[in-house]
Amino acid sequence: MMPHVSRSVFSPVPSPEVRHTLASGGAVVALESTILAHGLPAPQNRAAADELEAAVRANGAVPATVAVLDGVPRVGLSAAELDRVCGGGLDKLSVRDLGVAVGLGRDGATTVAATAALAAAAGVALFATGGLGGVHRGARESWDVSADLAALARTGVLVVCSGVKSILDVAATLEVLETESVPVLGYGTDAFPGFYRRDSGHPVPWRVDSPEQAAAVWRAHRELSPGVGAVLAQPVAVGDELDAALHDRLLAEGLALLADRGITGKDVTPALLEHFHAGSDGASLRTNLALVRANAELAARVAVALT
Ligand code: PSU
Ligand code: MN
Repeated sequence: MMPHVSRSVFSPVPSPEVRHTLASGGAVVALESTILAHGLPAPQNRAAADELEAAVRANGAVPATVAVLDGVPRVGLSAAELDRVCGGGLDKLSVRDLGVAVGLGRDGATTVAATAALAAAAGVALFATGGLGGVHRGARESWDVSADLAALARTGVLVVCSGVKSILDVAATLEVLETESVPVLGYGTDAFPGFYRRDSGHPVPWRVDSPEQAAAVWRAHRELSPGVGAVLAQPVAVGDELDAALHDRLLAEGLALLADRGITGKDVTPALLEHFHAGSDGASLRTNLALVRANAELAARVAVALT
């Protein structure tokens, strides 16, 4: 923290490296922390945190993992701070929880929605994650629609992800993104990726085939629709895809488990992820890690193309 600079309690604090890189016009990629704290099991989550940051650096950009620690929103974490994020006990913070966490001095990991809000406020317009939240199956009754979608509609960040999980209603999620005027680009694909699987069964409206094309689209979109996000969706590599039959079994079991245990709200996504990891003997974890790493690499290449 810089005591000589006055700032509102709500403005995120960039790490010194992130601050210097932004000031000199360098490439910065934000990374989400809910995936570390609530999406991946320990101890693989701590190794993943380092791997993702290394993947960003290897492609010429500076990583900035986002989280709230002691009530301070941070963009760019030290190794000790990453230890805390991966050490358990953090709250899961969406955008509506940020004020609460700051006001109560809490530690929390940020979802796609909250990461986007804090990254954009710090001047970082690009971030990488695994999967986007979306419209849940049965949302007609449960009203469970991730705040990620509304956040993208009003936050000027490009999110590099592998689409959304088939645990969601993929068609409805794509419809909401269309309604909210958030462009969706397939990276080297005409199919919207389904996270563990390369093809969700739904087409993408647009396709780009290089970081330079993605950067050109993002630059133009920002000018024409300032303050509106965009999605760059990259499928997991062919060799890292989860077996289709295993995937379908885990999905059916996971959905039944939610109903059995009456799991709702922000616990739905972590409970399903845990079921996939526990039920696939590590296969879903390998897929998950491979696709997030690839997204961190691609985000860095787009960030460099933007400088
Ligand atoms: N999808 C994944 N892995 C994740 C998440 C989504 O494949 O870890 C996390 C992200 O942080 C996302 C959040 O923003 O779940 C969405 O949660 P909810 O559905 O409660 O909005
Ligand atoms: Mn939800």
